Amino acid sequence: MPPSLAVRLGSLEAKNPIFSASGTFGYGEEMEAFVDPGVYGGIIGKSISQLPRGGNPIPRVAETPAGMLNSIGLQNPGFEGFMKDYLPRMRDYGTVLVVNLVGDTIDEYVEMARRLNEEEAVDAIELNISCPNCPEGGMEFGIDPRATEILVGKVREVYKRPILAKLTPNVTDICSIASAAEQGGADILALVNTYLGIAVDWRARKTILPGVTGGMSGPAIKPLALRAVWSVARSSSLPILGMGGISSADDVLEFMAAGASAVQIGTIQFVRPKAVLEILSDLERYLSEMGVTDISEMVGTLHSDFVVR
Ligand code: RRO
Repeated sequence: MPPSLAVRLGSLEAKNPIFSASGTFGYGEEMEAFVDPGVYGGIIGKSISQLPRGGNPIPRVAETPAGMLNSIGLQNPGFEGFMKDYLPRMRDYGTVLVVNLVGDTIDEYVEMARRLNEEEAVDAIELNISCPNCPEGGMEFGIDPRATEILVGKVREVYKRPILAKLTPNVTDICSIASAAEQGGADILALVNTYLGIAVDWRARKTILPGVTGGMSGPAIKPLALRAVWSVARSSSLPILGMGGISSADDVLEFMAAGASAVQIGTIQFVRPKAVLEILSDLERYLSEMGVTDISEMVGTLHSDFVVR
């Protein structure tokens, strides 16, 4: 018998622990040429804002050693466009469907969440309180515990299925933000969004991204993200959807050992769009080799002989 890859994050159940990370997967359609979006444990589309956004001037990405910086600037079709043109197709993929929301104001998040509460096909919402490239909203909420708690609390009043809070690592103490999201009523913590960074062309005396800073992702951030997941897992009782530079089944199991109940894969999909398939088959093989019958047994198994002060 192959090992079970099924996972449970509170009341959200998935057939395997691999979710597509928001912003790296479109709304599924572009990925169909490479892989059936239904093979993921869950799919999370690009952040949706109330009104459509065209995004930032190009270039919007810069390659860095073992990673990339992005400053997409929230390009998306807006809430109505998403509901009409993208959601119907996403409903048919036959896997857990999470809609990522971003707003300039609390009211914008609340209005979109209220509408999605009526859409039974949407299994959960992920609140993007961590966009590093938004002039307003986004990370503004996620760097302040009080603002996080208030925002999540207001959305909780109108949305009855699971709420994921997607956290930024660009803070001094991510555990205090995690705890604020929990207080506000979040069901699952998703971490981490991208790290703020800069890429420089010194000969031109310019930054590569016109907006100067961008969000850093890819294998280079994996140790930082693991540390964030491990810290939050020790301080919060909520299930964690971990992410940050995951490229292989080994990486998935590292995040699960550190305390993630499931993970999101992102940047690796730009390099190997079929990565999910390799990861799922390697997960089965590694667990069989280790005699593990259920992947959930791996969650939070990391131990250390060091006393953390
Ligand atoms: O669109 C973006 O520039 C963006 C977003 Br919304 C986000 O949450 N994280 C990121 O790295 N880029």
